[in-house]
Amino acid sequence: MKITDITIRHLKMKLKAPFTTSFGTFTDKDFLLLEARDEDGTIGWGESVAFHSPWYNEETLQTNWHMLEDFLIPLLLNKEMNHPDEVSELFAPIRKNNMAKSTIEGAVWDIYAQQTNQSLASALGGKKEKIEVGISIGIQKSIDDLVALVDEYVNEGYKRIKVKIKPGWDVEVMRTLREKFPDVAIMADANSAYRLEDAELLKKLDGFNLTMIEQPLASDDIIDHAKLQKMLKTPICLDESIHSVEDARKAVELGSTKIINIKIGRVGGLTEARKIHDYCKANGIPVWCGGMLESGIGRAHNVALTTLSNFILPGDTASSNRYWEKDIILPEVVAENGYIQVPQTAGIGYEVDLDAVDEFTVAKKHYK
Ligand code: OSB
Ligand code: MG
Repeated sequence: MKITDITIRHLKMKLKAPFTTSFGTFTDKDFLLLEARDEDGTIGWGESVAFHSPWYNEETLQTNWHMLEDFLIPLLLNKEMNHPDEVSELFAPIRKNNMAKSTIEGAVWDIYAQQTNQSLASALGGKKEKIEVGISIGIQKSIDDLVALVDEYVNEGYKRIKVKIKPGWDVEVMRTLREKFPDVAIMADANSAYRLEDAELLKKLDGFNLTMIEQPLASDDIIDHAKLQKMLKTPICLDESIHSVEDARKAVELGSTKIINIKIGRVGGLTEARKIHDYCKANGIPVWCGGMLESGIGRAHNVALTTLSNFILPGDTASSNRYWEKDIILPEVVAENGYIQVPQTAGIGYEVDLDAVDEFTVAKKHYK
C-alpha cells in the first residue's frame, strides 16, 4: 500500500431533530471526510468525529484539519506500508489528536480490506453477520416527550435505550422511564455533568435497574470514578475518559469502570480500538460501540468494529434515517428489529454516494 492522494472535505448535514446533551444542542453536523487513493487506484474513506466546538473533547473540525494538513498527511503520503496497523506507529510521535489520526487510519483500513478482497469486518477479525444495536436519545423538552420517543424506538425494536441526563433531568426522568418500560434495557449517559459530591443523588439511580451509567464524572478523572463505583450498584461505563488501551487497563485495575464504550475516533483508530477490545475480552470487561452522530461512512466503520466478539452490549449505531433525511452512502444503514446486517462486500461495504457528498460539501482541499 502507498497512499498518493488525499482529499479532505468539510460537510454540513442537517440533523432531522436537534440533539441535546448536558453540554448543549446540535441542529447541524459539521464534520470532515477524508478520501485516500492508493497507488493502485483503490479509494478508501474515513470520517472525523470531531465536532465543530470542543465540548466532547479538545479536538474540533478545524484542529483536525490543521493536524491532518500540517502533520499527519505529510507523514503518510507516499509511505510504503504492508498493513493499516503501521499507521498508528507512523503517527506515534504526534501526541493525542486521536480523532484526526483516526480519520486517515480509517481510510487506510478501507483500502486494505478492498485490496485483500474482504469486508472491513473480516479484515478486523469480526465474525458476526448481524449486530445488535440500541439508540441514544438527547435531553427533551418534557418527560412526556421523552416517553413518547422511547415508546417509538422500543416499538422499532431497538435493543437498549440510552438517555442523556444532567442535574435537574435525572432521577425523576429515570424513575418515570422505568415505571413505563419495566422490561426494557435502559441506561443513562451524563457526559461528565456530575461531581463526586453528587454521589447521594446518583445512588438514587440504583433503584431503577439501569444497565449502566455512562461517564458520570469528569473526563480526566478515573480516581473519583473508582470511588463512585464503590458506592453504586449500577455499573459505571467510561466513554470520554478512555483514549487508549493503557487508559483502559488503568481504569479497569483501579475499579473505575465495569464496561467500556469504544469510539474509534476517541481512541485514535481501529487498530487501538481492537487492542482495547482484546484487553477487555481477556479481563472480563464487556464493551460496546459508541456513536458520534456519524454520517454513513463513520457509521459503516462502527458496524464493522462491532462484529468483534466482545462487543456484547448493544451500541449506539442506529439507522441512518434516525439522524438524516438523506445519508451519503448507498444503501443506508438500516436497523431492523434492533439488528443491522453486516455487509459482506469488500471494504466498508456501502457505496459512497458522491452526489450526496457534493451536495453537503462546503469546503474541499486536495493533497498529493
Ligand atoms: O456521549 O455517547 C456520547 C453524541 C454526541 C457526542 C457524544 C455522545 C453522543 C451520543 C449519541 O450519545 C450517539 C449517536 O447516536 O451517535
Ligand atoms: Mg457518552
